[in-house]
Amino acid sequence: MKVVALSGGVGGARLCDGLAAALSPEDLTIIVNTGDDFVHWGLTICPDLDTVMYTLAGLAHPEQGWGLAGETFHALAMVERYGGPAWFRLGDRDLGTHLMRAQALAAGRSLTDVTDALRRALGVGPRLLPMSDAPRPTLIDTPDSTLSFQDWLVGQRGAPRVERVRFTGPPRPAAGVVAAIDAADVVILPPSNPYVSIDPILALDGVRAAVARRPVIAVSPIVGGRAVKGPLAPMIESLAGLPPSPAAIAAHYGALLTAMVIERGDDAPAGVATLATATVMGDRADRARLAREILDLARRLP
Ligand code: FO1
Repeated sequence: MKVVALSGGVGGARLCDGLAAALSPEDLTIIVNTGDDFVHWGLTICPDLDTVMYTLAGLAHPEQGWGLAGETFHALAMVERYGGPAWFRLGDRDLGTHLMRAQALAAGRSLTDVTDALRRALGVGPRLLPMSDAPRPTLIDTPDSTLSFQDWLVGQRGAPRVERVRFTGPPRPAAGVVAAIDAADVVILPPSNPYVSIDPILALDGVRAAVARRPVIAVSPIVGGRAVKGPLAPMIESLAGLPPSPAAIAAHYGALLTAMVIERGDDAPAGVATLATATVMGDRADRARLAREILDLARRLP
């Protein structure tokens, strides 16, 4: 079964880790959000690409989900001594990734090629595709100002109310993105933030239409009325005017959805085929179990 997963954030990476355990590498392609990317310390930082890559390589910080396990921050401390920006915590090992990516991009290689070389070097089997090879930064309109994504999420801890999420730059999907979706037997939308992790991918030319031609299974990122991680719950209230629930997620994805996976005990959204199970992923075994349940559901779809 050929599977494509769209992913951003820690929840997305963790389910993709489960899918990678349940599938042969050639049967899984992960299309990753790059709307969170930004230039910091003169380096192009790609948080969602690195979070997926580190998670599938088994190198990610286990609790945080982003960055590397066993990390040190000596370079950060030195930057801080010089009065440089220390609000975005880049670790010493993590810097190795940013240095290699920056060097390759400066040599004119595409983000797709760089990502492929890095994930192969770390022994990650499934293909990781950046959603675009061109910068496509997500901007957050708040009551007082428009913030770049990391300024909002990390700099301001996601606190300012989100009035609008905007995507800037050319809406050009990377080569291979639409073709991967067209070749998929199922598209999985993991428990990522729909507004800032999945919508940036769907908003690219031809992507939403391609996804709409495939069976789509989404995993609710809202469990028991709350987000498992991050500022999604207040975003649902401010952007959709709805209480956080699987129904609000289903309403957001609309006609794209073939089925939804929700936490046992939560209310199933009306009009959507639903599987209720344990969706909060603890260890890697949990991730693989949830992934296998989703693939079984995919095989049963009409
Ligand atoms: N998130 C934070 O809340 N604080 C940080 O200092 C931080 C640093 C960081 C460094 C590298 C990286 O790949 C991710 C990092 N993140 C940090 C997470 C990142 O902001 C988010 O994971 C994504 O942008 C959205 O999921």
